Amino acid sequence: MGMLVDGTWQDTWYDTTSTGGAFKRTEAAFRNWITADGSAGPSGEDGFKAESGRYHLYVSYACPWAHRTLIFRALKGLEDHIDVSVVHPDMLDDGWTFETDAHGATGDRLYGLPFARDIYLKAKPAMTGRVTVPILWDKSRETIVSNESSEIIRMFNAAFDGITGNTADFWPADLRDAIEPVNARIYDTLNNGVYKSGFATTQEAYDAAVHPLFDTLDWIEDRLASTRYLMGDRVTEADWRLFTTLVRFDPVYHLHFKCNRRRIVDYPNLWAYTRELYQWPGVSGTVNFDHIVRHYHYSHDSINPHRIVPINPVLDWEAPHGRG
Ligand SMILES: N[C@@H](CCC(=O)N[C@@H](CS)C(=O)NCC(=O)O)C(=O)O
Repeated sequence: MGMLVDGTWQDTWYDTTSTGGAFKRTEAAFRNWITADGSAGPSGEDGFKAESGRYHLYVSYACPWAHRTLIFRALKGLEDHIDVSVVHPDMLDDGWTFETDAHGATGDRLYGLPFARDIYLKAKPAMTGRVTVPILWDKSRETIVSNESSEIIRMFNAAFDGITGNTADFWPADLRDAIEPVNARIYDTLNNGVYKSGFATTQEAYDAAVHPLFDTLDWIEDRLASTRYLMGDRVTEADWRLFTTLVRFDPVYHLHFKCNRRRIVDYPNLWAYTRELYQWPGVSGTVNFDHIVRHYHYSHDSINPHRIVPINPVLDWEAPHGRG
């Protein structure tokens, strides 16, 4: 794995020496917004109007951030309007690649380029930064609209409604203020908390990540005893942002990232809730456990140097969830 520096690929792992062994995620670089009329969004430039067929989404099935965008594409009926390329699950010296020798890896369906970094370089030849997925690409302006999943899902939530007629709303105006602190806690301690736990290179950094992580799981378990979803009786983006971490937890994070106090199956409410979201129409088709399990164990040689990919736990995702 590496990053781009002045347009050149440098093969370096995350540097934790300056942070006391703690993993720090960098900010996404491209922050434009697709809007219904092409006006500017909360950040970036204007000129990205919602149009059928104009945009392309580059994802990894393994990546929880990219997974959010695939879920919103499915929930909002955008499959016929935004096409997708899926990277190979192995992220090694060249970062994400468009190799196709894994079931479900499509290659670069737009340009036939070999590496995800080539998409960044096409948008910004002197780019410095990490080459992350998801990438939302504009075929018309030949540039990256956004590489920030939390913003891409909000675009997908509303910008294309006039084209699809799908008005399902996962970021309803009356819940936005209440969603924000829930998202913030879950992002810091859970979505990113699993990475902080797993990538820690000192005991102190690991301890500082893993305890708040399980405090948050306990907090959610309690909350789900009295409400069906995080924000009450409506599914919102807060649930989908949580789901992509929960679905990876027992197959990957419990073992590989040392998040092993409990598994999700040990929490009755959380496990039933995770199954309900998995069984939501369109969602199970976005979950690819082969890519998930292969990616983490094979790619992170600082954690798993022999690249042994473990067997999967047996989990009955289709068991009735009994909620509601
Ligand atoms: N802020 C980004 C984070 C995306 C991200 O970190 N993706 C990971 C995969 S799970 C990645 O591509 N990492 C490659 C790298 O950091 O070099 C988002 O939420 O969209």
